[in-house]
Amino acid sequence: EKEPVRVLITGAAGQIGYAIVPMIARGVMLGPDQPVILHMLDIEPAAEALNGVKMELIDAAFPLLKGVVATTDAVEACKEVNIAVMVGGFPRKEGMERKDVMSKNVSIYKAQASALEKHAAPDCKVLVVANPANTNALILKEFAPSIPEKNITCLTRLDHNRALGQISERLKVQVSDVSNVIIWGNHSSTQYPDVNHAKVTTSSGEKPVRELVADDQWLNTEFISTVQQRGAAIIKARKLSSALSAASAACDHINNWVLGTPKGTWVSMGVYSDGSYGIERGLIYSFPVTCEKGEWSIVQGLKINEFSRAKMDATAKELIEEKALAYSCLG
Ligand code: NAX
Repeated sequence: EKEPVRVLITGAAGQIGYAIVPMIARGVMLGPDQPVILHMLDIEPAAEALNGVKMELIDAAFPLLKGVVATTDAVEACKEVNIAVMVGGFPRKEGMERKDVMSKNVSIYKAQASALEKHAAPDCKVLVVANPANTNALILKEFAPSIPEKNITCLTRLDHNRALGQISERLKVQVSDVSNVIIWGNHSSTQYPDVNHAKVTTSSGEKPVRELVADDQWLNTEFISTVQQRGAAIIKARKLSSALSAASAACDHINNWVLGTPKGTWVSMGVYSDGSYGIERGLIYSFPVTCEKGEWSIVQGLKINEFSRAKMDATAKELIEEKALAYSCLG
């Protein structure tokens, strides 16, 4: 039997936490033959609820689950973890200034960066889910300089999967037959869902999504805004934000990162920019990536038209502004 992998979930008493821990314990994230030990972190006011989640994990008798740590101590939570899924954060409440929310999250991510840097396994892979996801990941990267920057990422896979879902609904094809959409930029409403390289596997081979949809007007307007605004639509319907889809996307993100992406396909991940596609270096920006042997690489050489260029730059501009705001919170 394989050695267990230690997976940290911060904000584990929250809604995404509640959805993701059983997925991890069932092998959805790391595979059906990979034992796991869950490390769950939350804050003091949620300690009792967190313990309730631990009780349920015990009651579920998951064969792959070899241990559960439930704690409000970041140092204990981060000890020797191989994977860290950062879901905990400070949500924006009505009437709050952007700067106040940013400031709370900057201090959370600065502190958790140090805890991870000192106590996690040296090759720990980090996925930031909590919003503002890209900028929280950027702060984590800046304050954990000994963690390789390639190991710090943020979640845009939910947006990617939403784009696949919209194309599949429109064309009435299986979602698993749609691939190579791209989410560029920020996990916010400025993100750019791009279908220019997307394809559908059909009985007569691969076909470009643009050709099959045959409605550029829809693809260039409604499709984009539906994906950008999907989070808000879920809140409106559920009176709660996306949780099961976010948890599932986080599992997909780590699964592909660790076990690889299938040949000929890519996924979207928020990763530090090396300047590819003219995106400012060092930003955490969502790119199309392929993964192999536990490492992602940005897909190179895609043709970018003027329409895409403008949208890719607009979302980069927002990230540059968020970065400045985050730094201004550091005082
Ligand atoms: P909840 O409010 O249900 O859960 C958040 C949990 O984090 C709470 O239990 C809270 O006590 C805990 N927490 C707060 N500060 C903490 C700290 N310093 N250390 C550890 N835990 C802490 O929110 P939920 O719906 O689970 O969403 C979690 C985060 O994911 C939010 O920031 C949300 O905006 C973000 N999302 C990001 C998505 C993405 O695609 N990147 C999509 C879904 C989601 O909206």
